[in-house]
Amino acid sequence: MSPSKKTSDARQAGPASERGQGGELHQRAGDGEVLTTAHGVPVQDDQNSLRAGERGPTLMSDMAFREKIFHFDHERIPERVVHARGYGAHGVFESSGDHSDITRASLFAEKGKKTDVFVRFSTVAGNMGSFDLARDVRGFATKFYTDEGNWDLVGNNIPVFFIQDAVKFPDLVHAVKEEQDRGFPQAQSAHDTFWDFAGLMPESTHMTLWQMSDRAIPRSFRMMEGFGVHTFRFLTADGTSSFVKFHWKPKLGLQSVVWNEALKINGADPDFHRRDLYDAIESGDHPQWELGVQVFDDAFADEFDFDVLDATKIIPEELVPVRVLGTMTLNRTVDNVFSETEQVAFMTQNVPPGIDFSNDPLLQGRNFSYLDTQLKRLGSTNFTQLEINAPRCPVAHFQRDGHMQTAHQRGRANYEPNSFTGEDRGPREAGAAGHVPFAEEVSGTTRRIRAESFADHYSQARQFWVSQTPVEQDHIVAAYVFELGKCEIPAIRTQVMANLRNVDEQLASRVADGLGMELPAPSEAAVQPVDLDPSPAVSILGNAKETFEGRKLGILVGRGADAAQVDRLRKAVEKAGGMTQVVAVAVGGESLSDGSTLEADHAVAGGPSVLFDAVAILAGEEGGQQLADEPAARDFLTDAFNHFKVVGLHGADALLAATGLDGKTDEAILVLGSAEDVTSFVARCAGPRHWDRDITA
Ligand code: HDE
Repeated sequence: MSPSKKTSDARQAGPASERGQGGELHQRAGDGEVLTTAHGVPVQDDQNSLRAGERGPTLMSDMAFREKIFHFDHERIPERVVHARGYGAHGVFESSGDHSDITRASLFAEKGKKTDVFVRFSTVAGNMGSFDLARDVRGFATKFYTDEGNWDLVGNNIPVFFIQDAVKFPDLVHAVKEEQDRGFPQAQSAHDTFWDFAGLMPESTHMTLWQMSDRAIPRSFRMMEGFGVHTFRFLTADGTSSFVKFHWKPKLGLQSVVWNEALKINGADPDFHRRDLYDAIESGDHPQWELGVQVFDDAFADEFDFDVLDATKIIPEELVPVRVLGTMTLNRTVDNVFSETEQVAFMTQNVPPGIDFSNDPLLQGRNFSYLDTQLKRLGSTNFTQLEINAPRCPVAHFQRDGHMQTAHQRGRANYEPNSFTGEDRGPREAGAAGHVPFAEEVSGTTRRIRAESFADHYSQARQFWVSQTPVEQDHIVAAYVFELGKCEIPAIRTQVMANLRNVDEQLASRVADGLGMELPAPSEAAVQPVDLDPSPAVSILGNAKETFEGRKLGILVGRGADAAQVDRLRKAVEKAGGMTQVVAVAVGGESLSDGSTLEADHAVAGGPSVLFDAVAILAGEEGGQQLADEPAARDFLTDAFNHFKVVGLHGADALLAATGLDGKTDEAILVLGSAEDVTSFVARCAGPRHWDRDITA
């Protein structure tokens, strides 16, 4: 036996799926046919506890009952202090080439090289049981099981952060979570304490613009970008270093919902994002992202307008384009949400050889925090032995014992150096083959200080604002109005508005108008903001992809709807890479023109149009009046209209009249009478929402 194997943790080789097949590590509900206790003793009767006499007291000697309740009582572990609500999936990363010119990280060594991954998406502020479509940042954390150890890229879907120094993180999180004296609001930033903190911390202004944009209400995890946020380092085999910023780009392009829709989705389906990911993967529609890096050197860092160590700043893609390193595909849902998604432990400090840190003070603080939090949540230093956290390469060290030690660490020596040989010797350090940190010269006086180069808090916020399309700007204004409108203390609004005046006068006055307040004087800026060139890359709508791939059409059918047309629609959408669901007045189904009964996926009362990207309403002979008489069907159409969606209609005159929408046709409200109509409707669905629709009239 090799030294490394001898001292290895038990669970090292092969993907989880293979390891599970032997049944040694997994316990599946169906592994054994007989119900047993945790100790394997067959259980006689699981319906009745042991009692003295028919109506007498339960007996302490019923160990099966005692054990069952004991385990149940201890099922919960602390939820994550942030990012508590998350959803995970397995997948694979494939390198697009040999990237050894910039990093020796083995996962990027050759074209086609595959590395298993586990990804957990999350909201930040809400508790585990909160809803998916909160206005919030989304976590995008990836564990790469590389052959030189785990790499955790613990990113977000927004490329900047609220604060510059990790020491402010507890304050930020306390401010955004439920207020301590009342225990609400849940899962939202729209309350006094968050905006109080944000107003008093001008460095958060840039991130709040992103947070008020549609980035914070994504249509799907599959349709959002991810960012490493901080500047990291890459190191080549000869020790040459460059700075990098990580980017995930979804193959499906970026899509978001509108705010009014988000509010309604949270009621109609609080699990909207997790269901979407689960359904997509289970149906074989595996989402993909390209992983890329912006690579730059010290010379660029020195001449860039901002400090590359400041996590409240981006480096515009127009200045440093993203170099693609490979593609990630998520192809497997978890077997057990607790074992995998809940117990997965991401830590920024997990990097393999070839990847290293910069001195970003936020990143440095994170590297300290993530280990701590795992012990709190998972309860043992041996959390690395849990299958979801265990590396899939050899593991060999002299760390021993601790709660829940499951590895049988063999041999005689449990220290080094030692003079044993063979099986008793244990592993030795790797030297240059190990993780060699970047050799950086460091000097300076110890001080608690924020560098001058971190002082401009507004220029990039302004750049973000001017890089948005007019529709996106409208949404940002409306979001500020909504959020600040939820603040009860006027002075808090005033402080935020004073900061916004440094971002853009138009933005500030539009928000003030919306709030019905006077504009305060601008706050004093440490550095006067400057006009930067716009960065079109940060706009969602400006970069929209013309496709219906991965999206969903809701088909509301009325009694006697044209069966052939329903069939054509379903096929055309499928061909376009999308999916369809049928909605009817009753979930049991609806009778169609050919006498058949079409089963519905939703009754219209439980399947509102907010669950779909576009809708078709095929009313049919008797269905026109049937739908017009049904309040939920009227909402179905009205909401789709108000959310700017593409709508296909046939025989829906009575419904249009009942909703007051008759006479309000536009280019995204299409008639679905013929086969050709279906083709043009599905083609139009691939385009943008009809933002010009006048929903106020
Ligand atoms: Fe985190 N963060 N964070 N964070 N973070 C956690 O770790 C922390 C920050 C991010 O799905 C915690 O396991 C500090 C930035 C994600 O399991 C904790 C600071 C970014 C996740 C923690 C930050 C993130 C976390 C809570 C300021 C984007 C969820 C539970 C310096 C680049 C990972 C846990 C998952 C989770 C600390 C700031 C992303 C407490 C101290 C910036 C995606 O360790």
